[in-house]
Amino acid sequence: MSNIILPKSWNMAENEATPESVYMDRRSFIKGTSLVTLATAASFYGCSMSPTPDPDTPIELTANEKRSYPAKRNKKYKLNRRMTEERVAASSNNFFEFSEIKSDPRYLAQRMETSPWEVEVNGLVNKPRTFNPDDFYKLMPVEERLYRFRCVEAWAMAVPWTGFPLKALIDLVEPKPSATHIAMTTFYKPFTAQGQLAFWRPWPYTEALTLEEAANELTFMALGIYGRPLPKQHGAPVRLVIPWKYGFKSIKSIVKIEVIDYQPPTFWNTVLPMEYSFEANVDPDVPHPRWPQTREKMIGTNAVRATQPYNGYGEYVAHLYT
Ligand SMILES: Nc1nc2c(c(=O)[nH]1)N[C@H]1C(S)=C(S)[C@@H](COP(=O)(O)O)O[C@H]1N2
Ligand SMILES: [Mo]
Repeated sequence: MSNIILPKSWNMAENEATPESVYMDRRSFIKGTSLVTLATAASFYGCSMSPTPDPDTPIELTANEKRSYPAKRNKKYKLNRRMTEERVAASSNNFFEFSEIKSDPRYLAQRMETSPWEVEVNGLVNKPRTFNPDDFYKLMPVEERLYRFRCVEAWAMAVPWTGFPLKALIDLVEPKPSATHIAMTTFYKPFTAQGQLAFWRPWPYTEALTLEEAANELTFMALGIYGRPLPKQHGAPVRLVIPWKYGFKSIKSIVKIEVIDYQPPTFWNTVLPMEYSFEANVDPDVPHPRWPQTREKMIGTNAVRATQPYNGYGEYVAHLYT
């Protein structure tokens, strides 16, 4: 049985890289997909396709956004590599709610309505509360940080995020002593986000961290990138960024944050647990069945770099795992 896709050469073009999903798709097709259900999904897809807005149309900023950009850069977080070009980062995205092809979310995600938007924060907290993105600009210590970012598919980028440490938000709602984890959820709108018609996947997308990981100074809630609010394909209006873990932990377009006392199921870990661990720390010494993890390719360039443990952030996080 060899339907596992073997890693390709290191000089592969960007668009040759197999997406996070290929293996599961085959298996689940064999398992349970009938032609009738496929045809039904396809016809829904066809009916609801409306023209997508142009991704290059400038976005009208709210008063709070005008005040907040450009945010002051926190000089503590330095890059040891060149910054990825804005256009490159915004044209190659993993956003499976919209498509499994990296060039699609730039266009298809423009159909997502991001205003109004609410983020519910509840669970084991003394002060549950619902926020909108404007509240974050008003209440949170918004700053810019340059972070490296590493996807499990062995590509990497280095980008300037604007946002705030998740810890500031957690502190505001006051977790109860029994809390151990936080769980985050993306929107569920299958008629806008047609990837969610893939009924064999555990939508909506969810991710989770231990409370200790969530409160680490590196764990960041991004509202913007490259000095402006997040384009939709990057996970507008608010997404997580965890620079020492593989990219799939950095959940996009968050609508719910729950403080809980158990390790919850998460999207990719449920789909393929042997490929996507819950912890998912970047680690060149833990091999992956499909992508060599010792090296990474910087998107938009031919640069290949050695992957570092914790993506180079060991000084901040290694103590969490000893
Ligand atoms: N809701 C949601 N969040 C998501 C994903 C997704 O498909 N849906 N993909 C993840 C993966 S695999 C990666 S590598 C990053 C990609 O972020 P970027 O497109 O902004 O570079 O988003 C992560 N967050
Ligand atoms: Mo990823």
